[in-house]
Amino acid sequence: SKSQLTYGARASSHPNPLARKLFQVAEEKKSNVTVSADVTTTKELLDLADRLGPYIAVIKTHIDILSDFSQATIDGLNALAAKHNFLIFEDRKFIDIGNTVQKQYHNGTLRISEWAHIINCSILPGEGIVEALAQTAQATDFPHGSERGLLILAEMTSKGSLATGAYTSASVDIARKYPSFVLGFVSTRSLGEVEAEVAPVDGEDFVVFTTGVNLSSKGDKLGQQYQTPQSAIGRGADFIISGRGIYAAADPVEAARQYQQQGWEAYLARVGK
Ligand code: BMP
Repeated sequence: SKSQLTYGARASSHPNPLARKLFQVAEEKKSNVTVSADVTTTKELLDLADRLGPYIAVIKTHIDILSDFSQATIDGLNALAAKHNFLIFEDRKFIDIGNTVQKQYHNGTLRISEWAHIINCSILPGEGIVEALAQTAQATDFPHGSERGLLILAEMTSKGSLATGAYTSASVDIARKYPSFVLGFVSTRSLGEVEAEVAPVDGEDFVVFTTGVNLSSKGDKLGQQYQTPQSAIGRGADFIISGRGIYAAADPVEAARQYQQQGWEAYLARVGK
């Protein structure tokens, strides 16, 4: 596993341009925090993005929960991503046949492919979902190809999740077949070591995003299960994702700084610095 290497070292050696960019941003901002900005109006989303922007590497959206989505949402997000040097991850969790996910990625009101650097999918439909998304994101007539990547949702943090065992190892198999598009996983730990059918690719370096990170709670009443930044990073998270731990805190800016500091210290400890 590459998890003992610094983000800087991984930025310079990673074969995927978006992964290089992610690690560069982390290194430059000394942050591995992704804030899950699960608010329901454009004003709240842009306000959070602007206030927390200096402390985060990535903003994760559920763009379909906004009550007032419009072009202004996207223009605002893009401007703040440029201002604060963060990337945008739309947590759409594509899960359908290839022909449908290609349309959901590019079309509709949301036009996700135009603005989201990172998307994710479930492999429940089989390998074809990844093939379809990779093909369309890397088509010669799609202008943003070098700045687009996919995370496979290989595990979930909710109680009783069925994304375990053979499902998780199939996620690793499929990731290995599409190294130029699949950045890595949304998972609770590093997965390069799990027993899988497809052999590791030379120089393989999966990026791990871990959701369900919270400093003050163990879970919620609907089955969410939390771990701390230290625990997540110790298990292999490269980017820690926190929603309510940050945006629902009494002072979200102070919370973001706290997650940034704890996330960075845990990373430094892991790489032995
Ligand atoms: P919170 O930190 O407030 O519990 O939010 C977690 C976020 O991560 C939510 O946006 C949720 O959709 C997402 N998420 C998760 O909690 N567990 C998973 O396994 C995968 C997710 O995307």
